[in-house]
Formats: sequence, structure tokens, C-alpha cells
Amino acid sequence: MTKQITTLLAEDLSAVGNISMTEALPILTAFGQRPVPLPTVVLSAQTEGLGLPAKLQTAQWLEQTNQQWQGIDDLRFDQALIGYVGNVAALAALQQLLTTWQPTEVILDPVLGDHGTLYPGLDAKYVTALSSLLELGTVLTPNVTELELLSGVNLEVVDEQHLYQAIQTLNHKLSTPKQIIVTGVKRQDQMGSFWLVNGQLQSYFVKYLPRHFSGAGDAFAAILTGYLGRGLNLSVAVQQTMNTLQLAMNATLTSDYDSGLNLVDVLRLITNGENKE
Ligand code: PXL
Repeated sequence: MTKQITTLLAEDLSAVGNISMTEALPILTAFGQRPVPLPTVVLSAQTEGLGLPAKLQTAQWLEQTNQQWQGIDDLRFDQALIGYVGNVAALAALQQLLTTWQPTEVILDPVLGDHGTLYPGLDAKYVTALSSLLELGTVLTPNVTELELLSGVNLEVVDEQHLYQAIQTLNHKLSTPKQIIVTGVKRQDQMGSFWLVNGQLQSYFVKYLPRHFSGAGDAFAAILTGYLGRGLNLSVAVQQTMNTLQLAMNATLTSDYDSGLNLVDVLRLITNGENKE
């Protein structure tokens, strides 16, 4: 019998937008995983550029879920993927869930903003609450804006020295060391990620595509969760994730997607990898 990785998946379920949980569910399933979806909020549309979405808060339901699960025999989680949460009450409920279930690996994407600004509806109180949830992550995937907000290090100049300083500062703020991968670092006609291995800064770049892809960070975290679940070491997993994400971005460029990514090629690639094992 093959062991199927069970992954607690907590992020928004947004009807229109094709991002976040609507990306992560097929991605994790294609990796052969069993995702257990916990919507942190239900939205009629993602919050960027589509007007003010209708919201269903789920914090109370998350608390009840934590209680009910305690009566399910043999329920356990190998991994967790935590993305956009969107409200402080749901962050508190998630903190409870993670503390109760203690997944072995927690990929936490601290979704706060991009291009120097917070996403609509998020504020300083939310940033503080999310900062304390970081303690429960093992792998963190901030973009440059999120790293700046969480570390307090000014990243107006995004060079290796400042990135190194921001990663180290964030790590020192936390009580246990994390693997921090900074995404979306632009350099000439390339887009890259940075992370540390034995205290040394590593990076990997792919071709920059001149378009804003909403949901790219969400897909990055989901694909990374899949590769880490397959046992790849962090550096290889990050590089494969970026190559795979590039495939989705290329497909999206030639599709009529104005939000989210076209994942068809990516799902095929991931599923084939699963078959070959
Ligand atoms: O892609 C980040 C993200 C996730 N979830 C929701 C969002 C956004 C970005 O705007 O609105 C609901």
C-alpha cells in the first residue's frame, strides 16, 4: 500500500479569481497528496481588482472543526500549507489547529501584500497577528514586500546584502530557525528567489515575464509543498518549483486569463512525475 501524504490546506476559497485554494487543491492532488481543505474565509472573488467581495467568515467553523476532528480515529497530518487567511480571528483558530495537530512540515506563505502595499482589507494589526503565527511554520515563503513588513528591514534596495540581512533579521525574531525563501525578486529581465543554506545566500532565477500574475505566489507555495512532500531537498525543490511555475505563466500568457494561472500543463507535468515513481 502506498502512503499518501495528508496535507492540511488552509487559505481562502475565492469563487472568482482562480487563485489560492482553487489552485492548491488540484496541484496537491496531482502530486498524489490528500489535501484536507480548510477555507480561512469564503469570498465571492479575490480581493484585488474585482470590487468588494461578499465574505463568509469561517473562524468559528474552524474552531468547531478542531473539536470535531479530535473524535476521528487516526487523523494526522504530514504537511500543512497555510496561505491567505485574511482576518485575525481565523489566524487565532489556525494557531489552535496547528498546535493541536502538529503537522511535521508547515509551509507558511505569509500573504500580506505585493509591490510595497498591503492587499485590500489588511492592516497593521493583521501584520502583527500573522507575525506570531510564523512561529508555527517550518518553511516561510514571503515575497519582498512581505519580508520587509515582517523583518522590519528596509528593502527599497533589493540587493543580496539587504536580502541576507532581512532573512537573518526575521529568523532572529523567531524562537526557532525557519527555512525562509524570498520570492519575486526582479533583476533585469529575470525573476528570482533567495534562501539560505548553511548561512550562505542561494538564488535561482528564471526569465521575467512582463505581466502581473495574480495567484502566482499561491501556486508557488502549493507546488513547493508538493516537491517537498516528494522528499526533494529545499534547494532542488525551490528550483523545480520555479521551473514548473514558469510553465504555468507561459500558458497563462497565451490564454484569456485575467486572474489566476492556467495550470493545465503544470498538472500534466506533476502527474507524470507521480506515475514514474
Ligand atoms: O494571491 C494572494 C491572494 C490570496 N487570496 C486572496 C487575495 C490575494 C491577493 O490579492 O485577494 C483572497
